[in-house]
Amino acid sequence: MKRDYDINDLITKFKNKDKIALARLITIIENEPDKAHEIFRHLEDVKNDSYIIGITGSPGVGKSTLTGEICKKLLDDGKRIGIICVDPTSPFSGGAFLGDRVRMTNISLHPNMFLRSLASRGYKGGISRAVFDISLLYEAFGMDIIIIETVGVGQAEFDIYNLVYSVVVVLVPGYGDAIQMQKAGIIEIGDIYDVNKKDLGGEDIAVQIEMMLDDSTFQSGWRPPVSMTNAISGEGVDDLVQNIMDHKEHLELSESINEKKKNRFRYKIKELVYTKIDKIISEGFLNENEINEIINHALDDGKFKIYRTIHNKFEDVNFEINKK
Ligand SMILES: Nc1nc2c(ncn2[C@@H]2O[C@H](COP(=O)(O)OP(=O)(O)OP(=O)(O)O)[C@@H](O)[C@H]2O)c(=O)[nH]1
Ligand SMILES: [Mg+2]
Repeated sequence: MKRDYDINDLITKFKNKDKIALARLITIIENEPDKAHEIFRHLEDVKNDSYIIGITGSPGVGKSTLTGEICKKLLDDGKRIGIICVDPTSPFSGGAFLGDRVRMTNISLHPNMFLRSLASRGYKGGISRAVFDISLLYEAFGMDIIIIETVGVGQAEFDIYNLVYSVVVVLVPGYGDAIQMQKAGIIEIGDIYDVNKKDLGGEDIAVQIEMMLDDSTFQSGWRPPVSMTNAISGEGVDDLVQNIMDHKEHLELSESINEKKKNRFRYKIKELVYTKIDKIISEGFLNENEINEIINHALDDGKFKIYRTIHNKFEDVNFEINKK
């Protein structure tokens, strides 16, 4: 059930740094993508830029625990932080964050930090749309840093790399080292590599990553660094944070940060266009009922005719477009 709300009132509270208003606006944007433009219209005068970090890796490698540790360091530096957690299999609220629930409660109550979990399955309007819009809200709220945690599998996850400035790929010692690295062309997406759970070993995989990096060329002039951490004790997290800040500085000095920022919007515009076209096509030319009809015919008449039916449909679409 949708709750009534008054956008003007929420925006006023939001601008006064009211976290409840932030939470409500996120919910509105999540449930009603079409409301985003209305909300952002009220925020056009906001100037703040946040630095956006992506943390990715296989399930259970310690992304949330690490995010918590990174967060602690940045909070100590007086930074304001917004976290978006996509598809948490062990959500922060489950106690994995920071290793235990008590510390997690401490940090999530910190006035300078805000956390939101999203489930991408069955997501209205696409998960990267929501991630983009929520990150804009975080920027407007005055966050210095935004951290997006995603499990590194699937196209939807892959898309999220287009939305961040620094991608941290987290790996762990032990199981299927080579497989971990091959997954999602992992060596191409990382700006920073971290081997977590160093208390369980990890030298081997760190060496393997270094070797793979040695065989690669980096047009950007940035050679990804490799750190080793124990996210539970916090060991090595300083190095990791330093690497992230070094990458930020590299992007800023080489001005490629502007390219990254443009890329975020390029990605966003394309997504809006595709969503719109998808809507036009599915409503105007080929709706769910028609698709079902074609499928039923295919089962009755044979599956090869389906190509002719679809082809004819496309001809109709071309005709309509040409007419315009
Ligand atoms: N031994 C050891 N365990 C760790 C370390 N970091 C995290 N863990 C543990 O690994 C488990 C998974 O940690 P999470 O932080 O939830 O991992 P995640 O990558 O966020 O997991 P998902 O979000 O479910 O993909 C928890 O039991 C953590 O306590 C570490 O450095 N060493
Ligand atoms: Mg997690």
